[in-house]
Amino acid sequence: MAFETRKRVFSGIQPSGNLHIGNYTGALRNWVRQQDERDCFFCIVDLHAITVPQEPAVLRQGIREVALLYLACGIDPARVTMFVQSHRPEHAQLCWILDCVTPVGWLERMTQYKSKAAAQASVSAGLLAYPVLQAADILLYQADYVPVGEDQRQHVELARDIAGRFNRLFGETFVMPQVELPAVGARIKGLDDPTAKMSKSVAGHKAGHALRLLDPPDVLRKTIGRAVTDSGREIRFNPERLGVTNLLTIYQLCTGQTQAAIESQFEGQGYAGLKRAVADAVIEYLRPIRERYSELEAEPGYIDEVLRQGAERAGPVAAETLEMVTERVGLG
Ligand code: ATP
Ligand code: LTN
Repeated sequence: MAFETRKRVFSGIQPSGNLHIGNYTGALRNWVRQQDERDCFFCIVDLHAITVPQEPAVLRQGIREVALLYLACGIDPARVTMFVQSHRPEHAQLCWILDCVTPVGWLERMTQYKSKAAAQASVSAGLLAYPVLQAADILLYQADYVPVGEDQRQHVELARDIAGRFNRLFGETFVMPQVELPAVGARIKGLDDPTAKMSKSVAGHKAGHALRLLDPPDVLRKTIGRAVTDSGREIRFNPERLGVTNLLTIYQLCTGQTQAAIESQFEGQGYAGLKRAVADAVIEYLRPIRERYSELEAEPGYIDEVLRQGAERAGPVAAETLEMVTERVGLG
């Protein structure tokens, strides 16, 4: 396919803690699969991370860790544009303009805003505007597709609403982005609480919650061993049995088998056998990522150069959209 006809993709992950298997299956794994067919922009969204308080030294380290994990998971900087959001000032510039066309009521309805605001002693204006910045990321690159986990569906829909409103007010400007969810693993649950989404900010302060991509095998085994199941015995994909279904889903992701094959494999077995098998599968599945990460960690200069080049490549695309938007609004 000729370069010009390739569809554009944008997605990002916040450097807000240790990446976990949900970030991999919900996002990264699907990014890796499309880096040849599409024109991909994969971002480390540090401006999103500061919508809740972050320790500066931890944030700085987190940005590098996420960048290294992109590579360790198979993102190839020669085939995609990967960069740090704050290295391109156009994100914040477009965000401000979009802030001025977005009704506050749209933002107050966002479920992520409501749950994150409830957990903060003081809610920043940035936390409310978070999805506008996300819309700016996507629209700046005129992305056709946004591969994310289920929790981000509402934000991508909002980005479409914002694009539609801008286009109506100022003339056709933005491409309408589409959300792309994985068929399996769009919402992995916490192992300590299978009613809640596995989340990296929770993973940072609660052992037993997440399967982190860099956890050593003994920690993974322990976390899975302690996973909350239920009082039954049945090992089946059943939406009413959240804990067991979550473990089975993780097993399915790691082994690539069908649900039917997995159910027949575990027929007649107890939860201890299930957990042992899930732990073996997860350990093998994550091993290459952890190994590649430690190789990459040994050459710190490399990632800086990858990120510098990524920001440079993103520049002309971002500048072109921002220039058009600025002109249409009547600024400058
Ligand atoms: P935080 O707790 O800081 O909000 P997070 O773990 O929710 O972090 P994000 O940076 O918000 O992670 O998300 C990065 C990507 O991973 C998004 O595409 C998101 O949809 C996806 N994702 C996050 N958690 C899960 C999950 N439990 N299952 C599947 N996908 C997930
Ligand atoms: N809010 C997203 C991260 C994010 C993003 C984006 C995802 C910021 N900008 C643009 C897709 C496209 C999250 O996963 N919490």
